[in-house]
Amino acid sequence: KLTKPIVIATWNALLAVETAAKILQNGGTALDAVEQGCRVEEANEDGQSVGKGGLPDSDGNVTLDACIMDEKGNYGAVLGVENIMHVISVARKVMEDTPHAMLVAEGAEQFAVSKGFKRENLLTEKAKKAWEAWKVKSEYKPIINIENHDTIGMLAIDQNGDISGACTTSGLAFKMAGRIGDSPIIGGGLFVDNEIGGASATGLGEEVLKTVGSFLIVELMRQGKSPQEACEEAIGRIVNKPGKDFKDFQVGYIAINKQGEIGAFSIHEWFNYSIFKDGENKNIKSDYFNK
Ligand code: SD4
Repeated sequence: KLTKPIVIATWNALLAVETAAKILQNGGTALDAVEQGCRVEEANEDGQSVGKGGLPDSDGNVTLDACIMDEKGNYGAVLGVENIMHVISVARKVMEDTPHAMLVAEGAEQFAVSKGFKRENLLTEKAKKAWEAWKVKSEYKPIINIENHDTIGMLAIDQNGDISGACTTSGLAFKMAGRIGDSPIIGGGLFVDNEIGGASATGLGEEVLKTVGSFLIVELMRQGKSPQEACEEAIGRIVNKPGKDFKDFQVGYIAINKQGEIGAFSIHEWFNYSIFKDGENKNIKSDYFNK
């Protein structure tokens, strides 16, 4: 019996979801679907927090982070990579073609080039102008929802009922050089267990990392929570820390379980996700904590 394919992705990533959905409808794997879906956003120059057109770090360099997990629990990641647009595909190559799980910076870039990826300048004129304007004051402050619009975390179930996930970002705008967020870290920005489900995160990566958010959500689902309940509890772990002042940052989670139920929750309003289910693509506003 074939499963009905489902795709879910952070933010307004309808084109990415559509691309992934087509692959699944044609009998493709969840792994191919999430990789190809993420590539759409990486190539979209308007997206300011992923791939080409992403806002640079404080030195003006665009550095990308990505990871991918397949239905067998395999994981591959690249961190702090410059000059290569499709880092999600490089992460997949790390997973499939090396004995390792993570490659960082120049080593990752060299590996990508050795696999036939082309080097290119990822800093667009628009992103350069934004960085030059920021440099005047050089003040780093994570701002709710402003920079956090298009990091893409994507989860999919294919017709075999197998689950895979992918996550790709340029990280926080004007981050310190060398800073890595949650997105490429297993259990942080992404976690998939094919027996249970998957989860992915967006927003202020430091807070996701400190609570091992995506792993937490999958483990809560394993204990019987619905994807929605699990996302809400993971947000709770952040906002309920003693004295935590969460008014200036956002975190959003998406999750899916093996039964095809989905969940999404964020700290603040305006987090949204894109979904393909029952043959339809939709963008949906997430429920949130701070009402
Ligand atoms: C990070 N979680 O690097 C990412 C940023 C993000 O949309 O989600 N931006 O912390």
